[in-house]
Amino acid sequence: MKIAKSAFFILSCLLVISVVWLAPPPAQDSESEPEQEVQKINQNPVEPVIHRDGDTVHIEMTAQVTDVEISEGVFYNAWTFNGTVPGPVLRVKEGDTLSFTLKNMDPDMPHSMDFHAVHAAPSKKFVDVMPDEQGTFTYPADTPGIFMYHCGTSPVLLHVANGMYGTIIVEPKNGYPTDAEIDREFTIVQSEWYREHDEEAFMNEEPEYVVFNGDDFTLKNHPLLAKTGDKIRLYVSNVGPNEVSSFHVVGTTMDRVYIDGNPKNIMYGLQTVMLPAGGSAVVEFTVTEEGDYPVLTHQLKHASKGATAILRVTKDGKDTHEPTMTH
Ligand SMILES: [Cu+2]
Repeated sequence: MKIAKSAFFILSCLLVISVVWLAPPPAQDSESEPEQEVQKINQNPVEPVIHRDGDTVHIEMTAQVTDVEISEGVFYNAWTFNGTVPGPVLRVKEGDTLSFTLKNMDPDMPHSMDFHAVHAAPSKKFVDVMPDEQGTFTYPADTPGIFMYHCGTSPVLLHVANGMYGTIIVEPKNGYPTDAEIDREFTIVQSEWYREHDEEAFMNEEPEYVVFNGDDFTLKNHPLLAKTGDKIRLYVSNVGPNEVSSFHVVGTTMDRVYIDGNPKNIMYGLQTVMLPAGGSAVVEFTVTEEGDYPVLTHQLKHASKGATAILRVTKDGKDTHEPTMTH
């Protein structure tokens, strides 16, 4: 009887253990949730706010994440200033003080502003602004010229390759000696697009697109316009992040080039001007005949990847709306 009782006890225990053993494990979060879809943010562009108060220029810009069209039908979820790539063209005068405010609307990432145009301690005045915060920084713009600005947040390559850059023109106090002769002026920014948000591509691969003013089609579909005999001024910057530009205009020579836009850095009669990554120039030339003039980087693989614009010269400076010359 005793043995039978013990045997029954042991069997019961085994049964309990086996039931526990075979019971399915409690549901876990990782199994019950489908794979997380990364929600892309696409924030509407916010206009910059700029106003002058004597010699002080107040500039408010917004760091934001916005889809931009880099080739027809191809969008890049870009990190931007004010929802465009490049960011807004800023224009101040030599001797102005910039009172600059950066609002950071990006909920996930700090951003900052590095102006090539100013004297300032980067560790104090180009510092990160945290998500949903803002920072105001003051510095003098005491060097005339055309300068790159960009986000300087580490790793800076990511922030520039993802679209955070633009141009600031600091007009010389006494202007350029050629101001009175210039009929039309345009701003061009050369930059590269790599595989979206791919740091490995930014570091080690060729760009997929090299573009003027953010995309490879606008300045072909909507050419820059001029009239026969016009003297043209281009404010040209190359923001990289990785490549140089061999800037060239087909069908003319450059009457004058001001390297980095400083009136003292004058050169005459150039065929191309070399723009390092983070470099600029003011380029002036004359168009003597009607027709389409390709404007490009003479590093031709980059021109083929998008960095070509068309300057259309007509009798009256109006567009003919004919297809532009391919080059
Ligand atoms: Cu940034």
